[in-house]
Amino acid sequence: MTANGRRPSRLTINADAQAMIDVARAEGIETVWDRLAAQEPQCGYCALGLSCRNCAMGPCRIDPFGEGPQKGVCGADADVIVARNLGRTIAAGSSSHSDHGRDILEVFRATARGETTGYRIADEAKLSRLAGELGITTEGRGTLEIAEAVADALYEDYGSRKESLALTGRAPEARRQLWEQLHITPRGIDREPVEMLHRTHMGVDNDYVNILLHGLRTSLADGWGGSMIATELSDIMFGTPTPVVSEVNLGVLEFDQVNIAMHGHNPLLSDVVVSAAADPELLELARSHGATGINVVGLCCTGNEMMMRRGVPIAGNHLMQELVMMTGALEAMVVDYQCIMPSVTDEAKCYHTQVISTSDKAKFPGATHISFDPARGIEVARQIVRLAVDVYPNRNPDRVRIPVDPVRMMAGFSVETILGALGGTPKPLVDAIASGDIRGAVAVVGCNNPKTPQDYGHVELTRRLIEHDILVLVTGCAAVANGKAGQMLPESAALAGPGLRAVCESLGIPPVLHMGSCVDNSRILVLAGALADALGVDIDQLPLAGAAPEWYSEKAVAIGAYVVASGVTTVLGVQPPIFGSPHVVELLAGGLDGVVGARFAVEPDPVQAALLIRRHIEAKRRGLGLPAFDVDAEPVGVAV
Ligand code: SF4
Ligand code: MSK
Repeated sequence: MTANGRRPSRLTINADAQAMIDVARAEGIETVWDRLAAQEPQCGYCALGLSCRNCAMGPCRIDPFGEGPQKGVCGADADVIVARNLGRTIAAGSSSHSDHGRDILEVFRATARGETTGYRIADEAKLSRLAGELGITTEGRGTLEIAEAVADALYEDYGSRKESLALTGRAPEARRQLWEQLHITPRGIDREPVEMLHRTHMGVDNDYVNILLHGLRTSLADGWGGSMIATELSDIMFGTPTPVVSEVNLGVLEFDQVNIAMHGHNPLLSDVVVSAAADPELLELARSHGATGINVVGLCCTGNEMMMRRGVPIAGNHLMQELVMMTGALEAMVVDYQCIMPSVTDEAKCYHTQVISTSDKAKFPGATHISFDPARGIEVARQIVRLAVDVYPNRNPDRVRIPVDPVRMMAGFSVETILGALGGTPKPLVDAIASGDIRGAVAVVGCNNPKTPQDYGHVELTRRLIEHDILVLVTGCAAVANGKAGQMLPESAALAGPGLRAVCESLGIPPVLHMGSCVDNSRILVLAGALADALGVDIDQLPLAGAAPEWYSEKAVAIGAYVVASGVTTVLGVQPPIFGSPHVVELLAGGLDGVVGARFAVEPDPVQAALLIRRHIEAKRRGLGLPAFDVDAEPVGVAV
């Protein structure tokens, strides 16, 4: 099986991935691209969102050509079925982020109560600020007492007794009023996805507009709720990121060290594993096995969390999780949850690699399960590192191939860091936007998807935006993609247009700012809110846009929905399963603009997506009375 015989250069733009795909083919190891080819052609009904299996009268499907059935057994039409499917996808994505947030909250509260080992309050100033925001008195109280009160207040946001989530107070007043008018103010982080599951049960909400509006509310409970809590508390426990230079791609693996890849999303375990890897006793054990050290690297968003706060190098993004094992140099892949392909245990069998699962809610047959227990955090971390070290003698040196040298990249751009670099206020950024040195800002976020050449969408779109003086903010796999492409160093300012380049050079920052993991898209919401407040407008009036060129996950759909509901138009590079309902498409890609001031667009070609985004940004500039270009009047030959 060889992905329909397509050349590796058609599957990914990266030399390290291409080399490892060659290895996989030579050794007969199946990868994600082979499995995609085996699935083709994929189900057309499902691709259009027109299939439903919400009850046992079905499964049902609607004929998109109008010749076959136009209603499911219950009478649901295409609009209802497409909207219900999308609503459930948003609920799943929101729940994933928010449950991650709850895990952090639980450990945060246990730490405040002295019930954990290996954790502490690293950023007391941020804790105080958050306490103030939540109306918690800090005077005369110790750090841990304040932390426990903060935890208790945030637990309330997960319940169903509130009218609005605490951190929605960070959104501009006008945006909050709009949410109120539309009845989409998120009330409870758990409540909204549960209500979505209820509404989409057979015979409940049969109005597609009503379902989709609740989809926005559900996503807002993620962006301004579960994800934001995950980010805030991770910063408080592990440190608010500051600029750091690290390295990326498979070249971060070491030939002569015990290599451990931390994969998944939650920083709770990875943080203590990084500490345990520096334990002198374990280092001595590694040396006794012939290794010169213990090298912890990241994958996917756990990798982003570790790079942002600790400068830990990152081996790759989503589509590298299988290929990293084909280096033959990985002793252990330690996973928590989300975006971890079930296939990793199959590939591990072809090598000496141990897959170690750690979350009791994410088990992998074939993996060694070491249950994560925060009360024994550092002890569990040592156990994991010891297991990896003990595997090292099983490595076959003849099969080790680390195909490239690593590329340097800069990370660590929290909102605090960005505003700090600007002198503590968004005003210099507002001034640069007003003068036109920076035309606007775009959040390029989301995953890899084997349906598109890996990283091409992220890298090409980003490059075309920065060269037209648009600041790019990245998270998740999009950040790793841009890092690999060498677009995330201060010297990468040379790739930017003259205005953006001058701003970056004066501040010593890259034109593409790494803001963290998937849950850290909440940082982008906070920054957008601060910019809107500085200008005295709502977010939808700002020259901003979002893009998810290679998204695949339910979480990405939730992110796109809360970004749009917050007023930022978002361009998707992979078609979502909604095209079976022209009404739903018309609402999401058009009508929504008149409701929340933003909409979705779908454009698979990053060159065209860049053009679309630039038109949008210039239109927003015009709306604010700022100097604006006519993008379509540019002379032929100008790269667009
Ligand atoms: Fe079919 Fe309606 Fe049941 Fe869906 S809910 S499976 S459309 S009968
Ligand atoms: S890891 S959700 S593939 S960004 Fe956050 Fe990457 Fe997407 Fe997972």
